[in-house]
Amino acid sequence: MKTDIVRRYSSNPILTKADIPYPVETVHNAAVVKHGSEYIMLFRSHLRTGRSIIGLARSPDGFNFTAEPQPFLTPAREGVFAEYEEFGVEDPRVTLLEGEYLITYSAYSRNGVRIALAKTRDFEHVERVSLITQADYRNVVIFPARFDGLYARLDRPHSEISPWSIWISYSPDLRFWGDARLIMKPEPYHWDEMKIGPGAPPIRTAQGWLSIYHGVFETMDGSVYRLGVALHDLKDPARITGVGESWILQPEDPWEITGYVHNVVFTCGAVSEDDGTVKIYWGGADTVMCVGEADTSALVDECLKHGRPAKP
Ligand code: M1P
Repeated sequence: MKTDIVRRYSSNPILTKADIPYPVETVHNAAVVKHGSEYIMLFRSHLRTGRSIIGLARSPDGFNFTAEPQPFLTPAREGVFAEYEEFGVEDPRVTLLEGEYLITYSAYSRNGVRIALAKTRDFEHVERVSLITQADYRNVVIFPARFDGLYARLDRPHSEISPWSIWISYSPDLRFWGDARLIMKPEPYHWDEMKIGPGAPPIRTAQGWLSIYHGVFETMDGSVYRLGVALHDLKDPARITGVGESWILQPEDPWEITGYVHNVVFTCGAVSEDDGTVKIYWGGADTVMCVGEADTSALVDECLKHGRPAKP
């Protein structure tokens, strides 16, 4: 029997709407980073309007989180951000780079979905920087390093012609992005054949940048969201050295199978630990937050020893 590569925490779910001290209907799709001695979680919550906001929770150990009394980020009320965040803010990702936490999130409005960038040094004060994509994009993760002086990101534009795929682009200043290239496509008749998207910001390993992404398969009962892994070259992140053939996590617990959107595990964050493990955080059924642990070396092996090419 093959053992699960991701070991689910026995007390999942770790954060639900019952834990939030203001009215929300869901707690999901959260970024998690280590900040000093704390783990900081930025989570998405639906309001009863159906629109989303972003809350903050803190933990001493990465498993037990306490939510702050007030939301962290709600739609802007003035300026250019107000126009593009009218329908809500969703799915935050956080990258620590050169002393700043870069927060990317989906900004929804009647003009479509685009990605906004904000930054903070302390999770007390947050500054919106720029809207860094046009419509329609989701799932932007920034690498925690520069390449030849340039910032790099993975993203997922929406296309009517091609299955939704993972792209890379670069920026000298985090505002203006270019040199975009498609680097990873869904694999036909495979667990991720319908569409894929970047999940957690890439993690540096000795063998390459480890990217945990989501892939979707369409069934007669609707879509199933699962997680997989890919490895990018350390110096040239556009070069993918392997994509794990099998998913690493699929909806199995009751709170992953049933909820606001059933059959979904969706990650926006993972924390690399000094002991060679990685904590992977995921939203279950777009409703609750869960965590599990995996050995980093096992995830890398999935890409290099049991891998497939990035583009069929
Ligand atoms: O409901 C599942 C997910 O659907 C969307 O994901 P994708 O980017 O793959 O299309 C997003 O709305 C995401 O928030 C949600 O978890």
